Amino acid sequence: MKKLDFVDLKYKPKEDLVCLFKVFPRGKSVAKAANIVALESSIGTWTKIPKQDYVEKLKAKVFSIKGNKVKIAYPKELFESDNVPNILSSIAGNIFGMKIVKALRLEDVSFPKTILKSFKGPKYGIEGIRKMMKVKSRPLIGTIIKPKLGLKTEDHAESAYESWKGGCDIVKDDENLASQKFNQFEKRLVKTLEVADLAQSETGEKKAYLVNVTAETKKMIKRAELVERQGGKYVMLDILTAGWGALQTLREANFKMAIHAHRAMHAAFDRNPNHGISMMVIADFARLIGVDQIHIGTGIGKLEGNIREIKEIKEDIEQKKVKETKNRLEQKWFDIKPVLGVSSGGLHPRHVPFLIKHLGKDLVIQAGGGIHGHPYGSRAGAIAMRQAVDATMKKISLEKYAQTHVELERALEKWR
Ligand code: RUB
Ligand code: CA
Repeated sequence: MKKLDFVDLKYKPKEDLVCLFKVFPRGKSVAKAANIVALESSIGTWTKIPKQDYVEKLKAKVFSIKGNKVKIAYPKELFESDNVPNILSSIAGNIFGMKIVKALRLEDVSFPKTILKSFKGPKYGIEGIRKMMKVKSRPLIGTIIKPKLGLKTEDHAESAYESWKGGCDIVKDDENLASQKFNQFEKRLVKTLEVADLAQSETGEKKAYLVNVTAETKKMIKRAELVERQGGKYVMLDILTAGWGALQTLREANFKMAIHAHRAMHAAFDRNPNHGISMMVIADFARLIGVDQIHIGTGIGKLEGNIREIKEIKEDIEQKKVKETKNRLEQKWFDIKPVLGVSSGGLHPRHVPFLIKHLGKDLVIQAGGGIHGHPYGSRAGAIAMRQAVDATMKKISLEKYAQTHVELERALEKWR
């Protein structure tokens, strides 16, 4: 057999960036296809070209092949260590479109120390958010204002106020709300923070508004500056549509606010289990750059994704993953803080016990329709959600709790 230049099964990675791929070759062996994946994502191209010895040293090495699971080690010198777009252009770039693979999936990445050390990671993370929100141990409760688009600013703010009064900790914009004519950013920010303050003083609880700053980078920063000036606690960014560079820009700006990462568009990368980029990898890069909380899925609501993989993502971003398992890689994160997971999408109070059972208490539970669709309105919807969380924390069944809590009772009746 012809020697595969980029396969070295004896190689033991040390200070490399390691990727776990699933490789589905077209008409060739996994090893041959993996060889080409490694060369195209490092120093090679479609034909042999003369290479200096010092370039040769930088080649990526396929060091493990088990079925179609392939591990590739990339020398750290291949990357500009603090540049996520640059890293992804190699390990998740051209290779997805190569004819030699029918499909290719980047399942996991483990970063060398130099890369981990060149990023800030989250400013707050789980502990910091809990401190800021003064919520010790229960999950945080959030809502997305609905209807997602079209509401006038005053009505948007009113709905936010009602949600906070009912018991939400967090109120967020929807991912596709930016600064449309019907609800412009600056006015919305000012009005909503006003009612957040009001709800905060009336309830004695911390109330946060997650305003969506997603826009072209300079506009995004301007909007974030405005949030800081207005005393906001959070900004929200659609990290995938805005792009990794934009997220880095936002984090590098080092605002006081926590960063909430919405993952709209993730399913274009992660939905096909045999192709694309796993949510694990997306979450890892988001954590590396430094989001404080990120959507991870629900395992139960309106959107695709099973609870086992969501648990894994959660454990990963919370740094509980230490042992190398069958198809996972050991990842050390040094002083990069853990990120708070957010479950959202088709949720209502009935889902709360399931979410806490499987995903634990370090979680933001978010409901849009499941709060604003309550028969008695948004405030009652928020109350019902809070009741569901309280009941679960007290280990009382929702049905039992609902006997003495009418908002929960009505919610359970509507959403069976
Ligand atoms: C939820 C919602 C969120 C999605 C995102 O609204 O608008 O954008 O949950 O999905 P609702 P994910 O509660 O009415 O369904 O969190 O999976 O990225
Ligand atoms: Ca949404």
